Amino acid sequence: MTDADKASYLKATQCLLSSPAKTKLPGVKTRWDDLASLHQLHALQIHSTGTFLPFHRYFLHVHGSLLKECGYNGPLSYWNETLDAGHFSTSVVFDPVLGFGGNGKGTKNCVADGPFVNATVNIGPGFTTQPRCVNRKFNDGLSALTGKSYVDNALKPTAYWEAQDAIYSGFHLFGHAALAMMDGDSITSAGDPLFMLHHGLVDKVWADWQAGSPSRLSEIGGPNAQDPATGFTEFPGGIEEEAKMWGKPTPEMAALAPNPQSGDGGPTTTLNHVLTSFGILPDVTIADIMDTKGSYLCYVYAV
Ligand SMILES: [Cu+2]
Repeated sequence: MTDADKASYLKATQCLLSSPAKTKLPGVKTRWDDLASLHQLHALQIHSTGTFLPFHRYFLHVHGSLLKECGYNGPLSYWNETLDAGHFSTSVVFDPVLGFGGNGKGTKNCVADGPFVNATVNIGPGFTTQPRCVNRKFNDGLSALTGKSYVDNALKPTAYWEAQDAIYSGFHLFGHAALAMMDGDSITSAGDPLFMLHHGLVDKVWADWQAGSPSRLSEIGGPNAQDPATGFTEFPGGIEEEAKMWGKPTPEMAALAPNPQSGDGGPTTTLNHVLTSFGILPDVTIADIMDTKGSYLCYVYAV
């Protein structure tokens, strides 16, 4: 990105963090909260599932459309973490002027410099809606696990479900662990603007994997939600263990969460699966967003 685009991107993000919410989702106060809430309400459907990669691709697209509301019209971006693996804290990404600000400080790990130093996010932790600073706690040792060999590992599988798992359980989770965005909370880590750069890399690696064979642009599968009945969950130990960490959706949130089988008609993720942003943008199907170069999304990742 040019320096002018970086400055404009960060300014638009600050604008979203201080503009009023437009959805009526639980607990939202700002336009940025609308985005964080969208992730929170989907959280039990989009991690370690067949919808992980498609939902987060759609989520990045929704993020891009919100940035446009605040005047940013440049490209979206991703963080090539392989360049900084093992020493995340020294990355140019954390520049206090043209970057995201650095590590958190103090008992709440609030970011101490950069454009988000005074920002408040009202979604989370877990399934609560409480005001928090943008917070992070770097672990440079763990960041080594986003190195090139880890990204390469994610490109090796030939079947979609194995590729998804290699991305999800590999550099994606390690990156989250190394950054601990928003208390390391998998339900609402999207409250930190840095989330978008980390998931930009996730999306790029999926696109790179898709480019490995023409048939991969239509390959999808896997379960479309975590399932308490089968014990299928993001974390070892089952959904009850996970609930001890992050709580459970409130009844209001549970009622708003989309039917995880919407469009699929069964427990397996298909190309007909409906992705929703609760009206921020029109719903799409996974088929619509499989190809980043397709008519709906229309983007490529520069190397
Ligand atoms: Cu997520």
